[in-house]
Amino acid sequence: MNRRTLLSLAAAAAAVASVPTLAKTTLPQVEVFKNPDCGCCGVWVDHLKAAGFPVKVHETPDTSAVRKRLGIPDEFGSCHTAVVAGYALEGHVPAGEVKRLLAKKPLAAGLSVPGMPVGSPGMEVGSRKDPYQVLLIDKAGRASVFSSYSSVNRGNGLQVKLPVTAKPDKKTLDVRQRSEARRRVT
Ligand SMILES: [Cu+2]
Repeated sequence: MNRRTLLSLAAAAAAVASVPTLAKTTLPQVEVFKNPDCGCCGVWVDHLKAAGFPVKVHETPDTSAVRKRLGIPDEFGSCHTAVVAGYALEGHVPAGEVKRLLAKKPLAAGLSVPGMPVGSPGMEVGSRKDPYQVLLIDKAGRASVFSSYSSVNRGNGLQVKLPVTAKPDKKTLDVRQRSEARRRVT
């Protein structure tokens, strides 16, 4: 090993040593309530773990009671319900959005990705990605858009239009239309 290699190794070690606060930041535990037969719920749990969240899974045949207790209306329901730092997480919410929620600490019941949109974490089907929104549910059960995910360009220059799996209910549609209207204004 020559001197330059040693130096770069030392620099790399110093760089690693300078970020321990970031690496050591402990994320709060996510408690997940899911049906034991739900496959995509398990994949979402793996997604959270990969993002650094400690996860505790509770198997239950019916998650609707938990959803109700956490203040998420059934119309925004999905296949699993979770709770983190007092916030509800309904459905396939991306881990990055959970981190954003924990950083922003809004006064709210939690986040929801209604239905099971293909391409959301845990709902991967090849490279297909349907557009979906992460909704912030307030304490009164009303939704606003926390973030939007669009479908991806397949790299062939064509935007492939795919059918949306879960039919959005009227309230979600209203939210979408309002956010789209807002986007048009800005
Ligand atoms: Cu699912």
